[in-house]
Amino acid sequence: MRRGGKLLVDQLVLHGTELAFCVPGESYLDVLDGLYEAPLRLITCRHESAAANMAEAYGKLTGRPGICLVTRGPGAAHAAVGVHTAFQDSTPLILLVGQVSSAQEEREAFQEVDYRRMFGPLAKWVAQIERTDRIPELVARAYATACSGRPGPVVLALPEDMLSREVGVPDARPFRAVRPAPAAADVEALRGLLERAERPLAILGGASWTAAASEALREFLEANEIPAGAAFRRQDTLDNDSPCYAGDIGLGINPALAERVGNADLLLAIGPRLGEITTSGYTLLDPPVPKQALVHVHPGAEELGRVYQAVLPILAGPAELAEAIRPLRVEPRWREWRAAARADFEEWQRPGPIPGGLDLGACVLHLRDRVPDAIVTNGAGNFAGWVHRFWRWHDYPSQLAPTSGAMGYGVPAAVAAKAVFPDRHVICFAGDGDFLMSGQELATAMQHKLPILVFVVDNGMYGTIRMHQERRFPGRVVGTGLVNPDFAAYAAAFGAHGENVERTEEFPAALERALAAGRPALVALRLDPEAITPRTTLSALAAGG
Ligand SMILES: Cc1ncc(C[n+]2csc(CCOP(=O)(O)OP(=O)(O)O)c2C)c(N)n1
Ligand SMILES: [Mg+2]
Repeated sequence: MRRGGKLLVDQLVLHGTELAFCVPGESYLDVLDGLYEAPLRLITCRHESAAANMAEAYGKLTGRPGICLVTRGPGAAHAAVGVHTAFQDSTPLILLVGQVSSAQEEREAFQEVDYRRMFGPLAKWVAQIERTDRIPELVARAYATACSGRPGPVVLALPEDMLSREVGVPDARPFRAVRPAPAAADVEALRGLLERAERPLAILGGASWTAAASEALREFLEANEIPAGAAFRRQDTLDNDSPCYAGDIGLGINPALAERVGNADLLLAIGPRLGEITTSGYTLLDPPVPKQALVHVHPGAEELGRVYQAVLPILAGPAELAEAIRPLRVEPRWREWRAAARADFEEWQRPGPIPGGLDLGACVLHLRDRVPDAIVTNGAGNFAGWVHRFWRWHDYPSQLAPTSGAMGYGVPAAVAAKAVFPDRHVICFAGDGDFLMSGQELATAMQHKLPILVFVVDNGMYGTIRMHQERRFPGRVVGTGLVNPDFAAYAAAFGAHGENVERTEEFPAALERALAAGRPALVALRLDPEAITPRTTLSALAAGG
C-alpha cells in the first residue's frame, strides 16, 4: 500500500527523473513527504517562475521532462511563464500543481483554480488526477505526451485528498518517447531535390536535438558543402566553427544572410517550426507557398503544412533525420555559395565600434576564447543581440535562451544548467531589466552550491522598448527608464562574488576573479545607453536612422 504522494514520486523516479524544482506548498504536502527518502535531488527556489524556467531548461538540456512542483492558485499563476516558454520552445516539461480537496471543489475554495481552463492554450495537455489508483497511468501519459512528436508542457493537478489516500497498485514501466524517423523514400526524394539544386541552404532548429545528431548533420553538411543557418536561439545545433555554419536566422539577422535565405533555391529546414522570428515576420519565406523549394522536417505532424506548404514535408525528429542522411552524398556544385555564406558570417562576427567605455562585443569575444565550452543562457532584451551575434557555440547542448522572448529566463536556466552539468562553465547574460525579474535566484544558486557566472548588462533602461519608442515616437520616452541598485552590492548581499565593470580593459581581470571565486558570481557591465544595438545608436534611431 502506498499513499498518493509517495506513489507519484515513485513514478517520477522510475521514469528517469533525478532532479526536480519546486516552491513548496501545503497543498501538496504528501508529494513533499514522498520526496523525503526519494533518490531525487530537489532544488527549492524563491519564485515559481524560476522553478518553472529551471524545469524548462532541464527539459532543453536532457530531452526529458523537467519536473516543477508548485502550489495551487498563486503558485500555478507564477509558474505559467515557464509553461508558456515550454510551449513556444517545444520543451518537455511537467508542472505538478496542488489542488483543493475534492470535497471543496467548485466552491471557489482557498486558491481554487480550474487548471484545465487556465492552462488550456498554454499546455500540450492538462489533466486533474481524480483517483489515486490512476496515478501510474496518468503520470506515464504525461511523460509520453511531453516528449513525443513535438515536445511540450503538461500540467497535472493533484487534489489534496487524492494525494493522501492509500492504494495498492503496481508501478507503470519507464516511458518510451515516440520518435518518428524518415522513410527511405523521403531520403531519396531529398537526394533528388539536392541533385537539381544550385543554391541549397539548411535551417537548423526546433527541439529534440542530441550531440550525436549535431555531429551526424555536420558530417552531411560538410561533405556536401551545404551552408546552414541556425533558427532563432538554436545556435548550438551546429558547431559554429564548421565551414558550413552561416549564422543565426533570428532577431537582428545578418542582412547578407537574410538575402541568402531569399535567394536559396532549396531550403532544408531541419526541426524548426519556421515561426515568426525565424522567418523575419513571415517575409524570408512567403506563406503558404514559398518561392524557394522547401523541405520541411519536423517531428510533429500538425506542424507540417501549418503555415508553409513544403515540396517535401518529412515527419521526423532532427536526430532521426540526421542519422538517415549522414551518408547521403551529392556533387556540390555550390562551393562558392557555401564559401560566401561563411565569409559573410565571419565578417558579421567582427564587432564595430560602439559608444561608451565598455565594448560589449569585445567582452563577448574575450569570454568565448577564455571559456569556449560554456553553456550560455539569456533572457530577453537588446543585450542578447551581442551574445547571439558574437558568441560561438560548439557542442550541443550549450545554449539556453527562450524563443518565447521571456525576460527573467537566464538566471534560472543557468542554475538548472549548473545542476545538470556541474563540470561545465555556465554563463548567464542578463539585461538590467531582465535580471531583476529573477535575480533573487542567486539565493538558490548559493543554497545549492551552484557557481554560475552572471553578466548583467546595465544600460539603465528597458532598452528594447526604448528602441521601439525612438523608432515610432522619437523623443517621447515614457515607462522605459530604470533606476538600478548597485549590482555588485546586491550580489554580495547573497554571499555571491560581485563586481561592477565600466571599461573594456577592466573586463579580463574581473572575469578571472569571478571564475576563481568558487561560488556564484555577478559582474555588472555598464553599457552606454547610446549603444542600443551592435549596429546603431539611440540618437541615430531618433533621427530616423
Ligand atoms: C516577461 C516579459 N516582460 C516584458 C517583455 C517585453 N520586453 C522585451 S525586451 C524588454 C526590455 C528588456 O530590458 P533589459 O533587460 O534591460 O535589456 P535591454 O533591452 O536594455 O538590453 C521588455 C520590457 C518581455 N519580453 N518579457
Ligand atoms: Mg537594459
